[in-house]
Amino acid sequence: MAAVEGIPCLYMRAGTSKGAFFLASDLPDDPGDRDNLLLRIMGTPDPRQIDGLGGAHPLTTKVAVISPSGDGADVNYLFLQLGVDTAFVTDRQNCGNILAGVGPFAVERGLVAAAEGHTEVRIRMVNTDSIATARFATPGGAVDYDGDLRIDGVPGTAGAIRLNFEGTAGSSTGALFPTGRVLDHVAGMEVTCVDNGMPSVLVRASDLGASGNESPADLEGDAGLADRLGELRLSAAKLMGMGDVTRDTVPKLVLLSAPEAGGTISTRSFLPVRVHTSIGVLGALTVGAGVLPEGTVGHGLAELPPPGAPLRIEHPTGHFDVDVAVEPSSDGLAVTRAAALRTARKIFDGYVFPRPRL
Ligand code: NQM
Repeated sequence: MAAVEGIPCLYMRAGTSKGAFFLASDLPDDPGDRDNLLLRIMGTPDPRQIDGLGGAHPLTTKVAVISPSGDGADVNYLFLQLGVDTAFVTDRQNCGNILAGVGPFAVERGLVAAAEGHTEVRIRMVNTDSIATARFATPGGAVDYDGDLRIDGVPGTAGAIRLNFEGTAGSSTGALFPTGRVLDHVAGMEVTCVDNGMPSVLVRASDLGASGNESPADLEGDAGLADRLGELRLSAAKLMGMGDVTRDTVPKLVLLSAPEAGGTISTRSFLPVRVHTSIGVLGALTVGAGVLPEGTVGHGLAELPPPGAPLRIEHPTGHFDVDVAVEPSSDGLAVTRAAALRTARKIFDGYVFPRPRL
């Protein structure tokens, strides 16, 4: 039998997620061949992913594929979400946590030359055809992953990576409020359907008989809740123009409740089956944009800070501060600011050896 070849791979913790980063030129061009290879690298399908890199959770079964851009950006970033116990690979959603590793990866691989002090990398996010600019420390021309920024959901501290977004509003569905309304009635419940980079359905936890402060494990263990949320998600997605999303990971569902720890709003995000242990970056920017306008399902629950101050999105392991502003525009409401701070860390750089067959 032919020897299985290793593939150059940089494995990183990025934000509160973890994933395998590849140069596009190191992967097969054919998407089917590429996806088959990635499943074998991650050890999918298997709930424990014992024979691959995956960490037995969707948040640790993520892939970034990076290539030079030229298209008004330095690099192109294609995000791929893989299943854990089911063999699927989808490019239908973006990931702002994994995005935190893209700038450092571009420098590590020589796609972008490091500047003295700090480097800015302009990233085209292929999944949603929008732009993010990452700024991080590169003293002496090398990425410095160390620093004193603490992000909830990750132990210790690391170097800050500032992410500034452009064009997130409606980037998957065509509009910030894809149904044309800030409030809809779906499956007997009031919801806000919103897309500021991550198409999401916001619903009050109390309308589902939940407090909104349950642990991810408790929410995942509630079969009745899962059924109601499943029905709600499929119906809301149709209203959002997303069609049949039975096999997709978007839209996400987010339970909202009043903040408990001095923040703006409390959240529990469904991925859409497992529950996020914190919250996605684009997910948090989307919740922010989805509670700011009057009339949205979360507006009355939120404790909004003064204009210009960050929104503090509470989640199961703490909070995440995001800078987001929504203002009236000629065609309704527009997002005029979207930014956040994350950290990332290089865990290993080497060759990964895929299982020979699925
Ligand atoms: O919303 C998980 C994550 C994400 C997405 C998911 C993310 C984002 O936290 O930008 O980062 O929603 O599946 O990695």
